[in-house]
Amino acid sequence: MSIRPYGDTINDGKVQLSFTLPMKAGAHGIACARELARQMGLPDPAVVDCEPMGDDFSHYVVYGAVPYAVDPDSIKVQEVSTPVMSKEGVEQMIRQQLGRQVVFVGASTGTDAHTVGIDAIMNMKGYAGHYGLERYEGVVAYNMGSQVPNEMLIRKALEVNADVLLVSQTVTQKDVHLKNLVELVDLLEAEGVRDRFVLICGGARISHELAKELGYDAGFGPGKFAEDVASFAVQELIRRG
Ligand code: B12
Repeated sequence: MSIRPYGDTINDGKVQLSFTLPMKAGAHGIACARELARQMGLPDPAVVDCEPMGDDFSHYVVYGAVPYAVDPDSIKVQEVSTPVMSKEGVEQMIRQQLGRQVVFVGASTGTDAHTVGIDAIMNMKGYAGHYGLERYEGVVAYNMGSQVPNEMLIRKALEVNADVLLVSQTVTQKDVHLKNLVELVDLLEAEGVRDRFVLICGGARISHELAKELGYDAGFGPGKFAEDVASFAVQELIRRG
């Protein structure tokens, strides 16, 4: 059965969008915003907010109803299928089934300067109430920070005999994340060490499906925490024996 977005009454198609225009705020800008929304498929859009952003830019919020619908059964998603365990569950599995420490090496690679995502997964204090890998018993976590060249990440991984590589990519302008992520896989393959590591990437625009396409073992986007990553990595290591 098809569904539509919902605002006031079920399936009424109501959506809200926001955007910036390179023109002064005012009646002319509002008319342009309304016309753009019409072209985007909203038949009778209402511009409910218009704010100046400096002299020559303005920001708009538009409310309207889309005529489109989607059949959820026709949309397939690829997700990590291994069960997610608690921190304690992961620690117990490492102790009982691996019987050794698991080494993670992580970085934000290439020119990417965003550190918050990789820190959220790795740092002792974690993120949004979820402790990071540094706090896990049985885990040794090396967080190399940001703007780390792929070659340096590989060197560190070999030096500390890593089990798992964690790569964060936030900036996607001109698909630079794809270039960085693919280059790492190419380098690992060229050195004949791709299979030594569980290779995981993450970031705001990263999905498991994209990660698999690029040659990674798994990918994690927003709303994922250290326990998601650790659960996958540890179960994957056990599976590989
Ligand atoms: C803070 C920030 C910055 C800071 C970064 C400081 C720092 N130390 O990190 C500074 C000011 C340096 C910055 C710079 C830039 N930024 Co910036 N930045 C942001 C901002 C506001 C927040 C990002 C963030 O911290 N999110 C919080 C974390 C927790 O979320 P996350 O990264 O998605 O991480 C989660 C998941 O994705 C996942 N995850 C992330 N990484 C990994 C890795 C692994 C292995 C795993 C398993 C999971 C995982 O787990 C995390 C927790 O759930 C965003 C806008 C926004 N509101 O998101 C823009 C944003 C990311 N920046 C953007 C841009 C364009 C830039 C610049 C290019 C701007 C410029 N023109 O100079 C530069 C790029 C600099 C560079 N060389 O990289 C754009 C990116 C757009 C795009 N499509 O590429 C955004 C979206 C803003 C925007 N709307 O335009 N930025």
